[in-house]
Amino acid sequence: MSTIDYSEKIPNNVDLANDRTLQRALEHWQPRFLEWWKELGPNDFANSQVYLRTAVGVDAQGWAHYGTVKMPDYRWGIFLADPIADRTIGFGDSFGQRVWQQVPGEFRSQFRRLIVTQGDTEPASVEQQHRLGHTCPSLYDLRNLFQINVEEGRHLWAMVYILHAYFGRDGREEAEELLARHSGDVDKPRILGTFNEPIEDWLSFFCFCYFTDRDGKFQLKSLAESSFDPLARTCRFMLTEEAHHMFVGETGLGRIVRRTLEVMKEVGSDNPEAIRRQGAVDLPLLQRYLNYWFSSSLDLFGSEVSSNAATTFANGIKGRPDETTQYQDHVCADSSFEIEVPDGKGGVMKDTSPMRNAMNEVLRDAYIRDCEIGLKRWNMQIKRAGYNFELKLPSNRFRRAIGAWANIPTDLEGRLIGREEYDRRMPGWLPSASDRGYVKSLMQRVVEPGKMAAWIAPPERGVNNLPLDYAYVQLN
Ligand code: BYC
Repeated sequence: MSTIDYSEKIPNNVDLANDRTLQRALEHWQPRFLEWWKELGPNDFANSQVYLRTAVGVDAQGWAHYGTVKMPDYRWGIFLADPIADRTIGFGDSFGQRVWQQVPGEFRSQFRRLIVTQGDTEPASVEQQHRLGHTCPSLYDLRNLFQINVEEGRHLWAMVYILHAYFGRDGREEAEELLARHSGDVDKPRILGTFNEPIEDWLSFFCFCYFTDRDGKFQLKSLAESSFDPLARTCRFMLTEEAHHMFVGETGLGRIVRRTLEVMKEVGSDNPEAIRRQGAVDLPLLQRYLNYWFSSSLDLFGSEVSSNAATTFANGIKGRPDETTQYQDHVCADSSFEIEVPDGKGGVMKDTSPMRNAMNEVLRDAYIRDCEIGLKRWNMQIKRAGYNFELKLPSNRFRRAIGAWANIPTDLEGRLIGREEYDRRMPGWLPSASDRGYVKSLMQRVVEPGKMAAWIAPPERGVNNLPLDYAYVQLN
């Protein structure tokens, strides 16, 4: 197991002390990162003491340390999972050859594009959540928000390390740009659509953690298969932290459902008006938020048929999640994949794509199956409470902005409909201005230890075996 020296300016397990040039370059980037954090991170809470976990190693048993810290003093470190001895390339044209410790020159720009795209999402999410702390439903939730924020900051460090260490001057310039683009900025937006969507309330935040962080899981798992070993090891360790982010999303939404069911029982009705009078989130409203964030996150996988995806698979740059255990054919040179696409005449047709070109769709399919797990659980809660309302994921054709279904009007089931009908019915499918106004009205901050806002049930347990009424954040 590698050890981490916390007396270093940038804690790391990559032997930075023995690469003075790289160390200097990263130390030069560090104050810019801190300035960015101060400006666009959760800096209104800079003086609060927050109970946070910090990565201190990569050993599965004891990788994190828990303690109270002010966020600007958080130690953002650089960690690579331990190497796998004699690791070989797991997919594509170079299947079975030794993995690379350097980026092959001919694949440099493809690697850079993916690493920059991955890196861009991390600070983007911190920017999106910039103001949420002011409306937290509890100190427990506030702490989880900040935990996620600091870890997204660390994930940015992870990608910046790879850019600096392996991409020379280009990499340094890209690292600067990661702090120059901003979520929602008209002139310099973040690269991927979802990361420019505002997250102004906690319902959106939990949906984002459930759906968008789950894209993170699938993309990181794909990059963890990469033939470029330092990237694979970096992503493998990032996945350790990512699990908590999805946990926050899944349990957050589950707690909202639980509270709504309690209110439905109290008032003896499932009428949204009656639920709203009690200050809870009615289930149709929740459904509209799910529709919004799920459809946006589906776009993050790219087009169904993509030459980029084919090239990155062929070249061993980006594989499929759990490539070794989930698939038999790791080369995919002759196989194909069937997809349904619009036929351009108002109907749907089947199209067959070479498997390599369809890798985005393979990932998206696996992602959708993973998203369904939470819905099954919440629907079980609803059924057990005696209601026959069912939360559903919309069709993967609904409200798409990328790929074959981009700008094709369909209903939630994916049936093609006319533009006029689509526009008319949309307010019933996505959060309306009045839905958002209502949700906003619920966002009153609750900061008494152990207390929860009226729209969300308490979690089953506290953080790291601490009681629920622990002061997870000491506000100053
Ligand atoms: N919005 O061939 P195409 C996370 C662009 S989340 C805007 O269809 P490709 C996290 C695409 O970039 C995980 N643009 O797709 C979660 C390309 O542009 P260029 C992030 C989009 O290239 C929560 C063009 O359309 N990691 O970690 O096969 C909190 C044609 O592309 C979108 C990654 O994404 C979109 N939705 O695949 C914090 C992994 N979709 O290059 C963090 C790295 C596509 O022609 N990225 N485009 O200018 C990738 O693997 C690929 O870039 C994509 C797209 C899967 C995103």
